[in-house]
Amino acid sequence: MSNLQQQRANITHIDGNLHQNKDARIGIVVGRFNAFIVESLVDGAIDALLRHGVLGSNITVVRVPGAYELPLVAQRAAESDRFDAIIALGAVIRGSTPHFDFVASESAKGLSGVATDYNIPVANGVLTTDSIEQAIERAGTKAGNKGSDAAMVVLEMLAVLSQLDVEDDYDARDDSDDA
Ligand code: INI
Repeated sequence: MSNLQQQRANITHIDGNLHQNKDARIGIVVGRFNAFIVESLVDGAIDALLRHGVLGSNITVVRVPGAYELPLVAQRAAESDRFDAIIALGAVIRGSTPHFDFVASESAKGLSGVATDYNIPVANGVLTTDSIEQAIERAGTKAGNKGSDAAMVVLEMLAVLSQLDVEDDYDARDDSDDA
């Protein structure tokens, strides 16, 4: 084996496996605005979670008026310590609002802040589209379902983070050996 091949073989890879979700506690926060689209995202997310072993009793769905309210409720949910991960769902459609950019960007910015401030996965499953047709395409028709995509993101992130935690324990053990 060449040195390069040897170095390549020494690399640690951490990928999320999606099979150990029985104990995962998932909060789904939902902006009700454009509810006829958003409820398809909720269905998609719940379906994906249940199919991957998450228990219904470990899933909580919280509904708020619109995408603009999602960061606050996601923050409270994270603060409560009741959830291992949060999925945010909503639909901001350019055609239906003059302040599309404001609502969409405040929602996205706020949600990413919650993930880093509270150290838990937060999936942004808020659709931002130019038209209702595009939103429908991404809510369970020809372009998939952004709700189920967001559910898969949190399951993968939980798996990755738990493996990193195992690596932390391993490093701590190494350090204590050095002492
Ligand atoms: N909220 C949405 O989730 N999607 C939208 O498309 C939307 N439009 O069109 O305005 C929307 N507005 C409401 C906003 O999220 C707040 O609920 C509202 O501004 C009160 O704070």
